[in-house]
Amino acid sequence: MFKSLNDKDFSKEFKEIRDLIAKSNQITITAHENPDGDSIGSCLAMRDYLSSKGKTVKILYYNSIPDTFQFMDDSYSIKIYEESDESYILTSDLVFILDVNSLARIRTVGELIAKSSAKKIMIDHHINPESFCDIYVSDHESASTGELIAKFLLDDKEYELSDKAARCIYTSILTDTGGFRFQSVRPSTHIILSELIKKKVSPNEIYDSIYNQTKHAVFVLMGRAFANSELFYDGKLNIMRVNKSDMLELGLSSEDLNNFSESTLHVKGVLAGVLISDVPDEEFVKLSFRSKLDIDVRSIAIQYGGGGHLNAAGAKTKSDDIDKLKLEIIDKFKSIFI
Ligand SMILES: [Mn+2]
Repeated sequence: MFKSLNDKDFSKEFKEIRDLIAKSNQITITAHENPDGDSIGSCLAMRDYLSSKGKTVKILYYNSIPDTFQFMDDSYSIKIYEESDESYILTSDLVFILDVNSLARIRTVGELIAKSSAKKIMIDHHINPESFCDIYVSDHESASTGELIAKFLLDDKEYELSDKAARCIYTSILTDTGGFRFQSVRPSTHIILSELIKKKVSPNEIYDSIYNQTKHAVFVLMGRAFANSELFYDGKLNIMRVNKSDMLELGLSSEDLNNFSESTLHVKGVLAGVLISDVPDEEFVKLSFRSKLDIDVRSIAIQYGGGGHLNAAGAKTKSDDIDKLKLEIIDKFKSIFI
């Protein structure tokens, strides 16, 4: 199905994984801390597959999944690791490490995986995997881990993709491609999607479950932040501010600000955006940077002790004068825009 597309060929690894599964009974699946749509979808789809083969499977995470993604786990099969799970991991025959390529990012579960004599399989799309596994399905050109899981499941001619697995993988791809918008989307992404929506997958319901869930108070806060947005450097830089007094009035905390900063780029002509949030529940001011093309906002975030990616970065800084901080940030864009 994917042979002509120049995607990395994992048929050898897929066969080896199936052989290992056949020899195993007790299986652990895990993914990175602070699980997202891709990691949760990948783990649940893999669990569904392994259960269909009659295996005993546990999905163990370091911390809980966001409410937004609970719809995928309707049977509550994802568990937050507790000490009583230690022996399960240590005595597992097989461990799947999905959507993550370093043990440190799996935290406590990762420490136990390192000690376990289980065979370890990594399926992931991050660059530079650590070497602690027996089999690697690692492709940093894949837009999501879910796509790699889909390729593995579709490669097994004795397995019929379930509606549930299809919904989970669809969610993986949707979320890790920002709604099929990112550069990482390839022809195979859409071939996989076409296989998924042959099953009972409702794109509009999944979209609605994830993206149309904004709290009204957050919506009001967004309105205020939009209203005070200011453009600099001939409209190339957009700065938005969230005030502590507004957040207190609306009863919101820093975790309500997720995905807020993305909006700075919606304005025509804007190439970089900054959201300065004076949040009431932390003693820091949160800075979120977004950019287009090759504009490197990571280097600015680093100057405030933060980090991230070229086009999306963040930092936390102390400031008792936000106006001054704003002017300082504007100045840091001088070398980019002048
Ligand atoms: Mn991912």
